Parts: sequence; structure tokens; C-alpha cells
Amino acid sequence: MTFASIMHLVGLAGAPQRAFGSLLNATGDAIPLTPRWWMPESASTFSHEVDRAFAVIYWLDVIFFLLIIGAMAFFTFAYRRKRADQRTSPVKGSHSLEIAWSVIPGLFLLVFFGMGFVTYMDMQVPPADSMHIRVTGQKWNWGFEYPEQGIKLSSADGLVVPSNTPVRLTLTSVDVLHSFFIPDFRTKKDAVPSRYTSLWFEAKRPGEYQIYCTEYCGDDHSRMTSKVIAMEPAAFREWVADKKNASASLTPVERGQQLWTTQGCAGCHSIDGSALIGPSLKGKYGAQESLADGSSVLVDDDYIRESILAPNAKIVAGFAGQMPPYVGRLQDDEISALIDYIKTLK
Ligand code: HEC
Ligand SMILES: [Cu+2]
Repeated sequence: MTFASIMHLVGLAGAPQRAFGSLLNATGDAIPLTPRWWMPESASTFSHEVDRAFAVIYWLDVIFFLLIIGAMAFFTFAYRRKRADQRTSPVKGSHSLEIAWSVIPGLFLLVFFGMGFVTYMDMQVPPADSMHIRVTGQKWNWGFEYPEQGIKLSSADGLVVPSNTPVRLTLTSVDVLHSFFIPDFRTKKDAVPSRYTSLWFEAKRPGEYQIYCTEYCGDDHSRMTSKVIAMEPAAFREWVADKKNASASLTPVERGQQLWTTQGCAGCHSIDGSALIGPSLKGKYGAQESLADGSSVLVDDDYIRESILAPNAKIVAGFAGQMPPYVGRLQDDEISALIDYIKTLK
């Protein structure tokens, strides 16, 4: 459903173009009434609708602010009380005035509602043929999983999508609330633990578009940045084929290294000896680890496996139990690949 199609239904086809013609050029790109420096690039198929609603509401606000404050200033001056016995306004009540100041703003509200509703519906309802990608928020990384293509990516790789193709994202989180925001596409959605939310977009042209986590509360949401990388559909198909060939020929260590970033391990564990949210895994394999309960344990395959699947079974001394359990999220072969990779961190 588009603004134009609704206007068509109510017999007003072409009316918004006539009324707001100057707000919109043929591609819906430029809105001269909002200077370019106000807004990030308008790069999705509905972003101009959002900007249009913003521009219409903003400029009506400016006009009415000036009219009302102007009239107030003028009346304060022109009708100021000059003598003590001067009468104040004889108007005690006026039905026509009250109707006017209710009905006129009421009509504006209906226009705002109409624009907001139509845009909201366009943003909310993905086209049926959309490509599907799963997005998982995790302290402090985004995971992107392509169920149809069998590809897993993370923040560092970016969210690779074809341009001029509707893409539907299903969002969730494994730990806390996150919020997935693509300013250039004018779309944002919370990623909520134990729940699925969704958003969709269609990139109008190839390019790179910033992704933010706009969740406010928590250490490092502001560092959960990534990029949408939109490619021509043909280039995207090629990229998918390359990606599949590349992952088919990975050694277990390379596979483990890839999982290390795509599963967000790198966000909490360094490989250079410095402690982050979790201990560094440099030189850990084969060493003795002291635990919070005073005992110690040998870091071997079994301990690493348990640490990944049930991190709170043994807590490392000096750290809090902040690691999310990966049970149900990693296959056995993936865990083995991670162990093979961790062994190489000398
Ligand atoms: C949100 C942060 C976070 C993420 C993500 C995370 N971990 Fe952890 N990890 C921790 C913390 C904190 C500890 C120490 C507390 C504990 O023992 O549970 C830890 C402990 C460990 C240990 C035991 C380390 C030692 O020194 O004994 C291993 C092994 C481990 N993590 C592996 C992983 C792997 C592999 C991944 C990715 C699949 C991962 N972690 C993802 C925070 C994280
Ligand atoms: Cu976040």
C-alpha cells in the first residue's frame, strides 16, 4: 500500500503530487524543503515517505509557530492596557471561535495521521517475495544468518544484500535488548531476547549504509556498529557463490576462526592476552585455570566445550558470569572447530 494507491482509492489520485509536488521529485529522492544536511542519505524505497511526513509536519509547525507567536507579540503591544479604567476584551465566549480552533487543527491531525499511517503500513508489511535474513544481537556484535543461502556473517563483515530487492530481517537477541537502526533506510527495530521482531527494506542503489545499535542502557551498544553492503543483484549472486566455495574449503582452524568472529566470541575475549569482558584465550589451552570457588581446572577440550555450552558451570576467578550459553546455537562440529582454533592461540 502506498500513499498514491490510497489516494487512488479515495478518488484523489494525483492530488498529493499536486499539493506536495515540490516536496518530491520523480525518484522520490530530493526533498528541497529539508536541506540535504538535515537528513542522512535517503536510500530505501520508503525513506522519502518518512522524510515527507517529517517535512510537512515540521514546516506546518514553523508556520503556525510564527503566526501564533507573531499574533501574540503584536496583540501584546497593540492592545496593551494604557489606562487603569480601560476595559479588557468584551469577548467572553465564542462558539464559532472554539469550533474554528478545534476543527482546523483537527483537520491537520487527520492529514498527519494519514501520512503516518500510510508510511507505517509501507514500513511494516514486507513484500511477499522478500529475501530473508536472520539478525541476532549479542553483547557486542550483530550476527547475520542467511537461511536460504547458508551463510553466516557478523558485524565485521557487514550485512550484504542485493540492491533493488526487498529484504526481510527477523531480529532477536541472545542476551539483553538491542536496537537495530539503519538511518539511511529510515528504519529501526528492537532485537528482544526470546522474541522475534522483523523489519524490511529495499536498498534503492548499491552502496554502504551505516548500522547502529541504538539501545541506550549497557556498556558497548554504541560500539555495535556495522554496515549494510548493497550490491547489484548479479554481483550479490556471485558473492553468494564465492562465499559458499570459500567456506566449503576451510580447514577446521579457519572455520573456528570464522566462528570466533561470527559468534561474537571476539567481542568478549581477546587473543592478545588482554582481559576484556572475559579472559583472554591466548596461551590458555593446556594451562591451569583458577576458578572463582578457589579450585583450579585444566583447560582441555572438555573444559572449553563446557565453557561454551554452559559457561556458568565453572566461573573463572576475577570474572563475572556474563557469557551467554551457546547450547542449541552451535553444532558439535562447530564447537570442535572453535576448540581447534583456540589451541592455536599461543
Ligand atoms: C558476553 C561476553 C562473552 C561472549 C560473547 C563469549 N564469552 Fe566466553 N567468557 C566470558 C566471560 C565473562 C568468561 C569468564 C566467566 C566464566 O567462566 O563464565 C568467559 C569464559 C570463557 C572460557 C573459559 C576461559 C578461561 O580462561 O578459563 C572459554 C573457553 C570461553 N569463554 C569461550 C568462548 C567462546 C568460544 C565464545 C564464542 C562462541 C565465547 N566465549 C563468547 C564472556 C563471553
Ligand atoms: Cu546493542
